[in-house]
Amino acid sequence: MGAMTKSALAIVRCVAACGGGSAKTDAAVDAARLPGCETPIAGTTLSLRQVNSVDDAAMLVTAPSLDPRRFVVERGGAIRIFVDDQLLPTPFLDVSNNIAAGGEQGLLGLAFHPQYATNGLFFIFYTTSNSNVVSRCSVTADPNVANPTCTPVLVVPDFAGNHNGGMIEFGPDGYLYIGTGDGGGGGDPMRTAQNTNNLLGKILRIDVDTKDTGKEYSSPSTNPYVAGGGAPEVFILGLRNPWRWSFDKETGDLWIGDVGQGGSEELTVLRAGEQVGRNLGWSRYEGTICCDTASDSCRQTGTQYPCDPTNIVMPQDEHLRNEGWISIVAGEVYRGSCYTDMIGWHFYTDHASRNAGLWKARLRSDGSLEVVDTNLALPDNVASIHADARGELFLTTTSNTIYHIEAGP
Ligand SMILES: [Ca+2]
Ligand SMILES: [Ca+2]
Repeated sequence: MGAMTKSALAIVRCVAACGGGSAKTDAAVDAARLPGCETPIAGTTLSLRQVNSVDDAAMLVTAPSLDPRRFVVERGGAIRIFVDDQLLPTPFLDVSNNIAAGGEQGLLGLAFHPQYATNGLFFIFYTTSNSNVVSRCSVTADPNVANPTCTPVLVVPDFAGNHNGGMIEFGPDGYLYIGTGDGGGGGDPMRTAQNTNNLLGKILRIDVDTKDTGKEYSSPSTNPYVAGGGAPEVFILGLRNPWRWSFDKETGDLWIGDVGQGGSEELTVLRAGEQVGRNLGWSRYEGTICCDTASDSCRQTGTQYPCDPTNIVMPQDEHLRNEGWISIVAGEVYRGSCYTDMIGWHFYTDHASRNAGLWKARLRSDGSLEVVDTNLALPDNVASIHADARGELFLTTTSNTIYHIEAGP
């Protein structure tokens, strides 16, 4: 690491104060385990502090509720644990023998059950050579070691190595949300995204606490196609590759970054209560571009979808290829307590992060977005921006590095 800035030094104290305590995870966990920062820092000058690196592409940082450890997903199939910025030598879990990894494939997602402290359950998303898999895993008596065998819960057949989605999160309703890509290739060749019977090109929603006959989950009765018209797991449709998305942990708003074809990188916010059954457009539209008239490969051979925006939710923020964006990486709304002027802003970028830099956005009351280029330079190859249990934001890269986003005067 290079020289630390003044604000970086301040946050070292802050994180130490916030961290406290041991890393144990059991029923004794309570809110007192993760106090807010003793000396919150005001200011809008952002900085990055590299906290560490892992041995493989760092896809995501997350943590169980009220747990001070940070769990890092490696694309090759391991989940690593940091305790007070120190990487534990033994992986929490290693599923590298069960997955296909590299490029857009690999171990891509991790979500801890909301009652992880008492039931020890967590869920992972990974790719195989011909499917996208969500599996249920569990911790052992050692809180830093998981059982090596997980149980597949949902297997979505896939036909190409790209566009696999990969993000999973529990929503404020306690259901597990799962992002899937359109399958891959270019131009939605199998036209999965608008097909309500196909699980590709969607955000799915399942209840992992109850099981329908023959399944490891049930579909909530409030999903849009439970009574017919599509697959019961479908929650949101019309996505190309929702690589990263997240819920605002305070409002329940859903922030979705959908990676575009060759025209538009899309950021869409669906407010709480306005999410079920929404159609984000692909592959009738790429962003606000109708594919029937587009010059890039979102235009398909054969019969086109009509240019009809009825019932399609258009993105509130778009970035074009000629701005240097290639694959949007939606992040998360900051709800931590260390940096008071970051609170309520969603931080996001692009996989071509050196070109894009760090951006922030927040909703206006009319549903539009206030968008700000923070002018903070980023390292190449960002894979995610996601919060730990304290609400602090960590930026990961496929170059294996992990950074804490910080702010100061
Ligand atoms: Ca695929
Ligand atoms: Ca769209």
